[in-house]
Amino acid sequence: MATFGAGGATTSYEEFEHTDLIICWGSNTQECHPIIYNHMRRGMKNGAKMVVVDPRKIDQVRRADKWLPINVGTDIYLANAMANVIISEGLHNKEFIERATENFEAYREKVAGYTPEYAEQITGIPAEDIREVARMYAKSDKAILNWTLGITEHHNGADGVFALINLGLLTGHVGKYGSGLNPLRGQNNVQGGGDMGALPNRMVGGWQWDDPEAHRLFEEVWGVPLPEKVGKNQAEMLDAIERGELRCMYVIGENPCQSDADEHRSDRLFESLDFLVVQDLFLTKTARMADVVLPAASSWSETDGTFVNSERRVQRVRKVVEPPGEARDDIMILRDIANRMGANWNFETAEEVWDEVRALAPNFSGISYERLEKYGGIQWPCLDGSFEEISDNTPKEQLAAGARGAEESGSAALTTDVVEKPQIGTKFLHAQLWEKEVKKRAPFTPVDHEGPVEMPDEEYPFQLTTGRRLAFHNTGTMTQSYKKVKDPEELLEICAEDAQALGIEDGEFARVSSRRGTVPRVKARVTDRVRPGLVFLGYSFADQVPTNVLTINAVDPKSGTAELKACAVKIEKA
Ligand SMILES: Nc1nc2c(c(=O)[nH]1)N[C@H]1C(S)=C(S)[C@@H](COP(=O)(O)OP(=O)(O)OC[C@H]3O[C@@H](n4cnc5c(=O)[nH]c(N)nc54)[C@H](O)[C@@H]3O)O[C@H]1N2
Ligand SMILES: Nc1nc2c(c(=O)[nH]1)N[C@H]1C(S)=C(S)[C@@H](COP(=O)(O)OP(=O)(O)OC[C@H]3O[C@@H](n4cnc5c(=O)[nH]c(N)nc54)[C@H](O)[C@@H]3O)O[C@H]1N2
Ligand SMILES: [Mo]
Repeated sequence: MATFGAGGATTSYEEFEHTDLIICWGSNTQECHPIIYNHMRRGMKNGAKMVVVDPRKIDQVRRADKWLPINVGTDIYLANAMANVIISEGLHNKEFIERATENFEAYREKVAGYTPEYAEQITGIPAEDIREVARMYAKSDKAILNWTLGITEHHNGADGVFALINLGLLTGHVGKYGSGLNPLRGQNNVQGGGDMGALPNRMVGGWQWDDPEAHRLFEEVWGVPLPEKVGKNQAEMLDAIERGELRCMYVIGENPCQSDADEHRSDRLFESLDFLVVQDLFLTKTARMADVVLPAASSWSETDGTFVNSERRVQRVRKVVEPPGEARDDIMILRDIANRMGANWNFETAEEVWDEVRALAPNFSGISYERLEKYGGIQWPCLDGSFEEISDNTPKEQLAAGARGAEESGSAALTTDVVEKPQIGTKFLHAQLWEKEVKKRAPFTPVDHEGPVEMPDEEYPFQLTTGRRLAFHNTGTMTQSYKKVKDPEELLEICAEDAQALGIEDGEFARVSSRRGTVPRVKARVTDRVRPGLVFLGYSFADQVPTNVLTINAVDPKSGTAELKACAVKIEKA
């Protein structure tokens, strides 16, 4: 948003199949975004190279052309060193930088100090490998750079994102078919949540809260004055509870007492509230603390509506079963509460709500339910108007090349997908950067490396990083009861060398503590996925293994996200 004026992945999934290089940076795409990874696999079959930047030897590494086993929290160092190589070898896209970007000189000066040799000492990656991947990225005709939580869940996560975007600007790998910069969204509708204004500083459709034009528009359509002040993000809300300024909370579809960093602190803060309402499918840990629980219907199977996925594609979801018991559609619960507070909301269907979104947000104005029915899914922006006016922005020669690639790989469905199926909406963002007259230039944002807030020391000698596994979802409320999967329990990933030194064998139990709390018992999984000094935990089995009692509430002031990817722990045999 800060660089390009719009927050969303710039490419479409289809483009993974027609690119030369895919980088997954701090992203376990295979386990966490399997659908996207499937498109990447097709791209690899079509000849694309794959680079993985991850401290762990995740499964995806096996099929990668190159793995950079980075030290946790040193990504900015690596990105700046890659830029250093690209610039000093003259591989940057001078024409693009000149025409479409700003602030290059400041960036050049910043990265001048980040030599690959210094970077090797900080990141743990051999200087030659840094050079090799820098050259691969700069010399590729088309390249897509993807990142997720390995970048963002740090106390300087936003700076990490800037460091990667800078690389895209340096090489011109953005704004054209088959090249782009992609924050892969966590849940099926994270993009949609943001697009619908579920952010403290944004309105529906991405309007800035303090934009007077937005206030005029929304006040006209809604018929009520809007508050002037920007709201609080979640981290700020918890701080406000701590200061005694926030006394009540209404939580919808989230389990913060288990998912927030420093769980003992969140328990204490949520318990101190005067009034807590939780609206969820299940009686989660947070719901158990609530004064009122409102049972919700599942938005993907028990109600009608739309989701927006990681490629900005709006898709219909349909009710296939009746919600159980007293569970109701979230928007109907909200409507009735609003009306009891004196509002006059009288919609009866999700479509009516969506049509209001279309009236308020130009990016969605052309996406009617009727068109969703006709075209399947539609990627925003899609302005109103006829099909002819808003056809898709894939260059025609790409369409032909795509069709050829598809034929060669024997994928007929793809051929129709790319060429014959009528398309509306926008496949990739920021094509304007390649126009003769660039209307809005993209600024470089020089950033410096700063390691994790809490590093291992004598007392807490291990670094803990946390994340996910294929078969379980987040706090586990929706997946915990699976029994028919491999390892339906939490496991501490630890390398053989460390396990041996601690006298712990594979399958035995460990006790893990940080300055904030203790996990009394977790089964050790001795594995080469992690290197000496680094251990990994998921957080889906909180009843047995409350991982977040260990993590640190070191919040990035720019993004409001805590450093869930790095804290220091000690380990004993349990
Ligand atoms: N199966 C499954 N899929 C999911 C989810 C789930 O719970 N289960 N959750 C969904 C959600 S909400 C989200 S946000 C996404 C998250 O998707 P991902 O971000 O891919 O998942 P994580 O496992 O949290 O972290 C990704 C990787 O970051 C690496 N990492 C840790 N520290 C660093 C670092 O400092 N630098 C770098 N470069 N890498 C680092 C970890 O080793 C890990 O492999 O997944 C979504 N998909
Ligand atoms: N240690 C550690 N902690 C983390 C992370 C990490 O990597 N490591 N990752 C963080 C990230 S990226 C995320 S996204 C969070 C996730 O944290 P949460 O969002 O708190 O976790 P979920 O388990 O996804 O909780 C979603 C809840 O929504 C409910 N739900 C599902 N569908 C509906 C619906 O249609 N309506 C309603 N009302 N409710 C519904 C589910 O039952 C579930 O209880 O965790 C964060 N915490
Ligand atoms: Mo997430």
